[in-house]
Amino acid sequence: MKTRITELLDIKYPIFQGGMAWVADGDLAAAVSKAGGLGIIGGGNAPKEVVKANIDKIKAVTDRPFGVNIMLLSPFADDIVDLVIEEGVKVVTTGAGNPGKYMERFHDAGITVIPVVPSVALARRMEKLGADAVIAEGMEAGGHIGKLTTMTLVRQVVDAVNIPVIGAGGVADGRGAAAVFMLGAEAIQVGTRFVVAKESNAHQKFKNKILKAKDIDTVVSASIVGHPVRAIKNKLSSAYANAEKEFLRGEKSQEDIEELGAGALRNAVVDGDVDNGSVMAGQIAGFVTQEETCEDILKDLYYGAAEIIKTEAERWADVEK
Ligand code: TUI
Repeated sequence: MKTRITELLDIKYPIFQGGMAWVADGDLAAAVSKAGGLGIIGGGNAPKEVVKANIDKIKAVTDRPFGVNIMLLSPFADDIVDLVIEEGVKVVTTGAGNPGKYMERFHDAGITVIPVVPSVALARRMEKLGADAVIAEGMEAGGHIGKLTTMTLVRQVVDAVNIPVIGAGGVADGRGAAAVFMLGAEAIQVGTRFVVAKESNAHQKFKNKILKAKDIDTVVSASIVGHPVRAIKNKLSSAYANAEKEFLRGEKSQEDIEELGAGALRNAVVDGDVDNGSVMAGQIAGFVTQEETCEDILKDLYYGAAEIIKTEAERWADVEK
C-alpha cells in the first residue's frame, strides 16, 4: 500500500505519531520510526538543548526517518528552527500557528515541511508557500484545536489543495483510519493512542486517565480567552470554566486565566498531577483501553484499516449505476 506520503517520506506505514508536547520524546518517536511509522518529537515549549537531546536519542537507535514538531507559540520556536536545520532533521511538522516566515529556510535546508492546518484558507496559504503536505487536524483531537471536525475539515482540505493531506483528530484504530482515507487523506496522524504506548514515558497516572476515560470525558477549555485546548475533565478544567464565566462578568482578567494554564501540561505528564494539571487527550480517549507497544499499535491501525476497506469493497462490488 503506497501513497504520496509513504513515498515522499520513505515509511512503511502511512501513519504519523503526533508531536505531542512533553509526551512525544526521543523514546516514543524512536519506537514509532523503528517500527515503520513516522515518529515525531514534540518540541512543545522546550528549549533547544532538551529537543536536541531527544534528537540525539532517536539518531542513536534508528536510521529510519523521523520528524520534529515545532509548536509555534513556544518562546523557543526560533531556536528550534535553527536546531532542526543544524541537526539535518528531514521532516518538520508545525502546530499552533502559521510557519510562513520559516518556510524558505526549511526548504533551503532540504526539509520536508508539513504544517498542521485547522482550515481550508490556511491549507491553501501553506500550499502556495511551498509546504510539501498538510495535516488537517479536526477538533476531536487533544490539545490545542481549531473549530472544524475531522469529517468536515479533511474532506474540504483534500478538495482545496493538490499536495497530500494527512488526516488527524479522533483516529485510534483501523476503522477510524479507514474513514479518514475515504475522505481523501494519504496518511493519518494519531496522538492519544500513542500516549498510552508501552514506550511512552508519560506518567502512569496520565495514561490511566486516558485508559479509563469515557466517550464524553473531554472538554474544551480556554476557548473564550487564549487558545482552545481539549483535555480530560478534572479540577483544572472546572477552574477554567469558572474563570471564563468570571471573565465574562468582568471579575477576572486575561492574565488570571492564562496563569491557570502555565506549566499545567508538564505537571500532568511528568509529575502525574492529573487533578490540577492539563490531561490533554482527544475525544477518542474513551476507545483507548490498552497499553501496547508502538509496533502493535501501528500494525493494528494498518492491518485493521486494510481489513475493513476490503470488507466494504466486497460489499459494494456488485453495485453498478
Ligand atoms: O498544536 C497542536 N496541538 C497542541 S499545541 C499544544 S501546547 C499549547 N498549550 C496551551 C495552549 C496552546 C498550546 C498542545 N496541543 N495541534 C496542531 C494545531 N495547530 N491545532 C490547531 C492548530 C493551528 C491553529 C491556528 C494551526 C494554525 C493556526 O493558524 C492561525 C494563524 O496564525 O493563521
